[in-house]
Amino acid sequence: VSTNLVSGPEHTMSFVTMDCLFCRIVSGEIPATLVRETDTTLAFRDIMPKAVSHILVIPKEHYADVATLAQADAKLASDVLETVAIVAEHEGLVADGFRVIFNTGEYAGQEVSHVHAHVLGGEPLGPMLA
Ligand code: D5M
Repeated sequence: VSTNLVSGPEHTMSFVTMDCLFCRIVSGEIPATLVRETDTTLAFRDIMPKAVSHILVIPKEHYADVATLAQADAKLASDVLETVAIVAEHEGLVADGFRVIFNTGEYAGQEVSHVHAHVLGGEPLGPMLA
């Protein structure tokens, strides 16, 4: 995997893999509708929303999935969850409830190999998957 060192006003010195779609969103190469940005995380709207509110929360640094991230960098995993909580609050999802999904690997149908939390809410969700 190729890695590039990206620096800029919004993205200070983070390692990204340029063949990864979400790394390209982190670098600004591919546009996204940003909801929140912290030093270590990014939240943006899912391009194919499966609920009234459907936001993806990612670490800026590339990890393939939540299991890899949690074992490699517990603090960064915690940063992702903190951004999930703040986004859910800002979207007004907390009172009625919301769902957080980390699809992990083939059986879960993970399509993008850069760990992302799906944050879904704004309506009754039923048994659907992200
Ligand atoms: O989910 C991957 C999710 O990523 C899926 O819900 C669509 C979304 N997606 C794909 N491309 C984009 C862009 N360019 N912007 C925003 N959202 C995107 P998974 O859990 O891997 O199946």
